[in-house]
Amino acid sequence: MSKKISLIGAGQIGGTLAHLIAIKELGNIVLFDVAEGLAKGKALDIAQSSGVTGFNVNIVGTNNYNDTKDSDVIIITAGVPRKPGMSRDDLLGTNLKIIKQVADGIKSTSPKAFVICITNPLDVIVMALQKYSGLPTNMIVGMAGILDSSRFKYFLSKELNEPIKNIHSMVLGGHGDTMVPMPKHTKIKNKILVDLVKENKISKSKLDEIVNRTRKGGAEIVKLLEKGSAFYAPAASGVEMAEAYIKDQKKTLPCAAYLNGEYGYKDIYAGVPVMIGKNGVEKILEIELENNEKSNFDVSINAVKELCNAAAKIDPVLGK
Ligand code: TXD
Repeated sequence: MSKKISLIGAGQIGGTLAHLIAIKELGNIVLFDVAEGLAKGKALDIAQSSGVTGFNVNIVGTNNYNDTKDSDVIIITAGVPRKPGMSRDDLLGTNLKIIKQVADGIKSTSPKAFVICITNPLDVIVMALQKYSGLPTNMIVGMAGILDSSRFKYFLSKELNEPIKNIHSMVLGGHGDTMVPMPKHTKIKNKILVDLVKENKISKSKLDEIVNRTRKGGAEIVKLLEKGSAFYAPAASGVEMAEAYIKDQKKTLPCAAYLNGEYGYKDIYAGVPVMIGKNGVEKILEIELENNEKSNFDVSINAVKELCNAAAKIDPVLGK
């Protein structure tokens, strides 16, 4: 039985999600947007590309949540993106209102869906989505770590002239300037990155530069595009999570997941390694963090907590 995948938001990321999911034939697609013409126009355009790429899935556009009823997977990009000079945190007020509307739209129509949230500021928005919707915490997850890890791996692959498929890494913590790239948990052809620094294969200063460029990766693209933010890599990252759920891959991926004591934190969403399979977030993997990694992680979690406090000031329901 084909899966039903609803994409809430048919903008830059939503449209790219729809195209990638169609080409991979992950399921039938409902592209939803308050801008009905945008959803319907992109759905029709992607559908018409099937004559070339040959995919055999249905795709429709709508602005009616009833059309998304009983979705197996929901991927949410509804919200406003950054403009040059804005931080992800500047989007909080506007996108909180939008995510409340989305939560109200999906909680009654698709209570059993696996929900992937992409809207920024990610960690606090996915927390708000879970509180507003009341869906189980293991079935609501945020996409950020896969994107940030992909950026980190890309910069390393260019610096080391190494095919990116030979590089394995994770970026943890909040999806912001305090995110935590993990050189001690990064392997290049099974060699730990910190050992390559010791062997002078890459200098410490160059590695620090790559860590910083990863943290600012989103802002770099926002500045270049002038209007909008990154969408190809975020969409590819969201599809990897959806595929792990749909195919029960039990894949370990860095995602914003609900912590209930793991890493010493409770009742907060943050980027950690999780296993995604048919039951959603099936496990949170607690990797050994050494001193500076743990302190950097704590700084990042505190930044998420501050945003959650700001959100609770906007809507006290979120503070409970
Ligand atoms: O790693 C990550 N998580 C981030 C997330 C990576 C890149 C971008 N990130 C964020 O995703 C970005 O800051 C935004 O908050 C979202 C979506 O970014 P996108 O580039 O797709 O924004 P667009 O192109 O403006 O699309 C947003 C769509 C647009 O078509 C609006 O009409 C629609 O959202 N929208 C709504 N849809 C449904 N319901 C409501 N209420 C609504 N309001 C706006």
